[in-house]
Amino acid sequence: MLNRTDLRGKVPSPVELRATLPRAEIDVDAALHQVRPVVEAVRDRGVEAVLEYTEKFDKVRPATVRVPADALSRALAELAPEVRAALEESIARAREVHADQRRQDVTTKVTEGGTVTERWVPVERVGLYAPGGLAVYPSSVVMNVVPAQTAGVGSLVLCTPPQAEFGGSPHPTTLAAAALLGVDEVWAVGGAQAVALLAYGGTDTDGAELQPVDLVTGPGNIYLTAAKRMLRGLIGIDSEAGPTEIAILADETADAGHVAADLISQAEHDTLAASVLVTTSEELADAVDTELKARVAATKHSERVAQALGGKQSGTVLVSTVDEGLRVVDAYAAEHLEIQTADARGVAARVRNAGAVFVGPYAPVSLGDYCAGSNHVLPTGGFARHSSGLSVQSFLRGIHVIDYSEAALREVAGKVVALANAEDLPAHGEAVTARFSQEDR
Ligand code: HSO
Ligand code: ZN
Repeated sequence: MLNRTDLRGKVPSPVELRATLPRAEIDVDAALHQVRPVVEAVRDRGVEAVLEYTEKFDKVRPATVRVPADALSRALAELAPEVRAALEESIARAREVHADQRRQDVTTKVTEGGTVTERWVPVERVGLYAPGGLAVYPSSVVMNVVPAQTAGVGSLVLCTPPQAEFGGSPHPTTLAAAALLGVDEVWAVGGAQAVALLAYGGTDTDGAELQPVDLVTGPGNIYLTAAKRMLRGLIGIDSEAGPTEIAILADETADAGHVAADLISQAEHDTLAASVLVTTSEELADAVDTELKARVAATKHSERVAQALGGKQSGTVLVSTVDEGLRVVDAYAAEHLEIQTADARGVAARVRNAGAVFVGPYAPVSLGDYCAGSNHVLPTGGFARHSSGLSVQSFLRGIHVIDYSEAALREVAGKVVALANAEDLPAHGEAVTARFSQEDR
């Protein structure tokens, strides 16, 4: 079922591995060509252009882009009680975990009378994005809103695509999630148009204003990602999100049925989703293939899953030892990495590159998608080598506050002058010496 690569006893260097391992080729730069006119139109013509593109891409034209307040309260009132209870649990656990991520301001006394403080200040206004597409993502509303609120962001706006099925309103469960979290500014706009509207601001058909934001976070399709890349600088962005990925490092102790179920769970997102099994056990690989055959046929989104699992981005990699397996998963740097081996905790502690690590037989990725308390907006495409998932930190800026007395400045003045002269920037030194009388120097 899964393509197989045999690296037993011949795991190459990380750089070579990256070229060998299965991964989707996502050409964000190519999408930029398509996205540029959309972004420019929204910049120049605001909501009028947004509605044109919404009609073209989402096949619906809402009367206003801002979702009216009564649509939010109605969605919450009509939410099925078991979904409401589940969302509340998800929110409570995420709040608990993210509250512990809050940073304290730190003051370092560098010398008598000289301190540097790192002051953590929330971004003022943030645009959060929850995708539509093949599924509905109220859980992504939770994962964006909770860290932003916990960081103390004062002004939040949520964008999510309008649905033709709901007369141009976003999916009611997404709206209900926003209402539960206390987010009252929601705009029914998706894709590149959403990022452009958030970056430039705009005036709705009824005169309501969308004020431009400072930062946009949240996953979306390749066009949304391309728009974020294009507008980066004018706005801050989180790590670029590509199709979702699951890698499982497993040995002979793993349960083939559970491994197969977890591989399918993320393949369900997208035909380009990646499911990668790295295992020391050929028997397990065979058993997983057998399980996949039965389970893929039985699952609701069978076709999509089969395409994702059969794609070049998915596969099984055979290794001789767990150590070799760790080299492979570190080179791959998966968005989600499950460790299903003996001593899973010990193995997980040695992982260097992953968006999130799921330890042992009872921590499937779907737990983290909804209810672990962790965040599910995570780096994909190998970005876990240098980036983190969404957290409270994503919504804070550290401002250095430098506070030196006259004596403290005098103490180090000669060093500043020496460095300034070494860089041929003598005016830098003069800005220090100007503060002291001739005889002081
Ligand atoms: N696995 C996705 C998140 C998600 N799953 C939302 C279900 N709903 C990316 O981490
Ligand atoms: Zn998922």
